[in-house]
Amino acid sequence: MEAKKIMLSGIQPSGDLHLGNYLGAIKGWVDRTEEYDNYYFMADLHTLTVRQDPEAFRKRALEQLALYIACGLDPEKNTLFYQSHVPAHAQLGWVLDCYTMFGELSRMTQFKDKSKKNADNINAGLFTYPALMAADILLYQADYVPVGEDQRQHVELTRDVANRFNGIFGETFKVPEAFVPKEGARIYGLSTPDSKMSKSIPEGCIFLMDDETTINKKVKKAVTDADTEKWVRYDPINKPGVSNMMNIIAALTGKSFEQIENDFEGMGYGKFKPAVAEVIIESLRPIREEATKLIVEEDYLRSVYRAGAEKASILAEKTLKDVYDKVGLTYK
Ligand code: ATP
Ligand code: LTN
Repeated sequence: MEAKKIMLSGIQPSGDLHLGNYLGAIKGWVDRTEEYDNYYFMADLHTLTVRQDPEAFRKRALEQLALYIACGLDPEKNTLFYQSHVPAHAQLGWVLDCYTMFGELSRMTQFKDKSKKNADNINAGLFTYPALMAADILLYQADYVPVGEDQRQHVELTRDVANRFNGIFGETFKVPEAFVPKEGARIYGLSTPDSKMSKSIPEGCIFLMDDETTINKKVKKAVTDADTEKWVRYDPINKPGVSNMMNIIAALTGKSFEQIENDFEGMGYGKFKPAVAEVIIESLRPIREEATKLIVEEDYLRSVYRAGAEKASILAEKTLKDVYDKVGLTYK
C-alpha cells in the first residue's frame, strides 16, 4: 500500500478561535482526516512574537487543543501537539534563518501588517517568523499545508527556502504545496466586509465559543450593502456584505450560491440575516458543547498533547539529523 501523503498545519494560540479559522483552515483538516497522515499543532512559539499575558496564553493554548478535538480532529487519527514541545522546530528554525534572505522576509505582507499594529514591539522574531514556519513544515516532509489565503505567501517562501537548501545540499526537504479551500478561503468580518474576519475586530467576528445570543446580535448588526437592489445575490464586488454571508452559508452547509439565491428568492435582508444566524448557531453548537466538556478534562488533554509530541518528534528528528549531517553540525 502506498504511504499516505502528509498534511500539516498550525494556528497560533494568539486569540480565541473564530469562524474564519474554522472555515479557512480547521474544517478542511477535518474533512481530509482519512485521506492523509495529519500533523496539526498549536503554533505557540510563533505567538511569542506578540506580548502575551502568560497565564491567559497558557489557558488559551489548552483551549485551542480542546477546540481542535471538538471541531472533529480525532487525536487517534491526527497528531496534535504543541510546537514548543518538539524542540526540533526551534533548532531547524535557526538553521533556516541562515538560508532565508533579509529581502525575502522584508516582503512578507504579514510582517508589514503586524509591524504596523505593534509599532512599539517590532522584534526579531516577528521578522524571522516565516523561517520558523518553514521549519515547522519542512521538518515533517509535508506534502500539503492547508491554510487560508493570507498564509499562502509564507508557504511560497517555504518552497523557495526548501529549493534553495536542496539545491545546495541535495534532496533534503519535500517541497510543500499550500492547500487553500475554495469556499471559506477568506471570510470577511461581519462589520467590515472589506477586510478578513479577525479576532482584532471582535464585533464582526464570530468566535467558536460564542453563544446563541451573541451570534444573533453580531449577525443582526452585520453590514449589508448600499446598492439599491435589496435581495440576496452573489456579487462580491457590488454586494460584499451579502456575498460574505452567502459564502459562510455555502461553506457551512455545502450549498451552492445558486441554491442559496433560490432559497431566498423574493425575500429581503430582514429574512436573510436570521437564517444566516441560524445556520451559524446550529453548526457551531455541537463544537461549543463538546469543547466545554473537554476543557475541564485536563488529564485527557495532557495525554493527547504528550502522545502527539512523541509521535511528531520521530519524524522531526529524522529530518533534523539529515540537516545537521548536511550542514556540518554534529547530531547528538
Ligand atoms: P489575526 O487576527 O492576528 O490576523 P487570525 O485570527 O487571522 O489572526 P491566524 O492565526 O492568522 O488567525 O490564522 C489561522 C488560520 O486561519 C490560518 O490558516 C488562516 O489562513 C486562517 N484564517 C484566519 N482568518 C481567516 C479568515 N477570515 N478567513 C479564512 N481563513 C482565515
Ligand atoms: N503563520 C500561521 C501559523 C503557522 C503555520 C505554521 C501554518 C505557524 N506555523 C506551519 C501552517 C504551517 C498563521 O499565522 N496562521
